[in-house]
Amino acid sequence: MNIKINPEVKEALENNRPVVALESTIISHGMPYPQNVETAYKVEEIVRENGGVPATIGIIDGVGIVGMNKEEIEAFGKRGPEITKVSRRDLATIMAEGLWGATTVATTMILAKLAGVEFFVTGGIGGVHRGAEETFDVSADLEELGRTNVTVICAGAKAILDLPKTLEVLETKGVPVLGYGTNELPAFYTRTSGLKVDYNLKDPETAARIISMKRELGLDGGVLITNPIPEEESMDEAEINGVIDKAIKEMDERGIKGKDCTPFLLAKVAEITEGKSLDANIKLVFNNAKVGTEIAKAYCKLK
Ligand code: PSU
Ligand code: MN
Repeated sequence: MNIKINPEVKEALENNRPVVALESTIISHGMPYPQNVETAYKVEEIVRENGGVPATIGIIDGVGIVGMNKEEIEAFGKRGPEITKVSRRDLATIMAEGLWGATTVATTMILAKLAGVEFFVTGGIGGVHRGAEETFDVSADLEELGRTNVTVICAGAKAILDLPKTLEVLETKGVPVLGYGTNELPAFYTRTSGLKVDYNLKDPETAARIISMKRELGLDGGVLITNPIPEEESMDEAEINGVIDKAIKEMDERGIKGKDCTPFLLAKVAEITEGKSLDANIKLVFNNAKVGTEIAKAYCKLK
């Protein structure tokens, strides 16, 4: 297969040790250089400190890399948006043509699954975009969560999306949306959204039991664990929503569409908040890395 698994990752998988996948679109398209590289390194460190093995995933010269080295991560950060953002529809083309690709939640799940990695930590997932009734812009991440057996740990979905519609699609696709210590769906920069998750997880062991039961029942598809941003890092709800509205307005005025929407909005929000949103984004990924590794560990114990 067109995949290269890092020897350390391979060994961990063979010995039932916790492996945590990490995506590369967040590096190349989600954050500016050099914060993107610093964050990617630090996230790997947090996974290790908590007893896991990190596997940052991306495509280099057409080969799916599961467990990048430092130089590779640096290259994804430095080259940034010059590297194609690869969703499910792009994967075969990029691989067949021997190109580089930054993997989104959807394609990181696909490559993780092929490598046998069951857990994947990120910041936020894609979802139903506001105005989707006109544009039909629904992230392929939701489709992937509906079909691929990987658990994704995130901080919910951003208010750049239509959160109620996103939850409806996840329900239709049979994806459990679990809150980590919360009844409410976190909204990425903030801890609350006014929307309910399916179940409040009290500890990593409960997450492991639910995932394990889903597999036992043959219910294919992902599990989404939503972990709220730490209180002290969270942003003011009214402020961030105002900023997001402004960013969406500018996006529409400039005619930005499709796969360019999410990267544009992330960068615009960071610009308007003078980096405050970027800082929150970084901190919540760190927090997810810790929780995701704990859950991966609990799952290994159960097996
Ligand atoms: N949300 C973030 N940061 C990101 C993304 C989402 O907070 O970097 C990226 C992820 O890779 C996700 C992708 O899979 O954007 C979704 O893009 P789209 O909406 O075009 O499907
Ligand atoms: Mn889209």
